Amino acid sequence: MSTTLRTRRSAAAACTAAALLALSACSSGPDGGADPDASRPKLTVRDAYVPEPVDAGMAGGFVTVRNAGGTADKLTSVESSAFEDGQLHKTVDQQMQRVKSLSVPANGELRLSRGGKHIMFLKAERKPVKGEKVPVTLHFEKSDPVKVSMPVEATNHVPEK
Ligand SMILES: [Cu+2]
Repeated sequence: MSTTLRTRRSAAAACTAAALLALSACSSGPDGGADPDASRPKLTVRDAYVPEPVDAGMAGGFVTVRNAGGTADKLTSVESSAFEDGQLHKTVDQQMQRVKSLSVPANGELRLSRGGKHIMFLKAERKPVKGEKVPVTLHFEKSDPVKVSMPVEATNHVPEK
């Protein structure tokens, strides 16, 4: 009795699995091709800020770039009308090193942080002050440039998780 019941149940389970397979096969489109957008990076930006610097010489810039796409991208350069230069840095043994790019993994994120990877702005026209916004353009290897208005926060600001 109980054996019969179990057999029926597994038969039902197999049926459901077959139905699900058929369904997912249908959802890939009438021609069976994959969605062409699925293979592109899809970037969004959050938690951007510039801690108020001690002088106009240099300022850090922080942002998190999320990639919801299936292809990795790279942050290749930054520019801001408020600064003469913008560089990409990483920190190794508490020493900053300039790098050519910072990778944004597929289905992942690039998180800039104090003591880690960061943007280094050099030579401000004048020192940015808390409450102001710094206009920044992020350039990527594959994706279109992303404009972000980075708020100037307190020197010791850390974004909430
Ligand atoms: Cu730096």
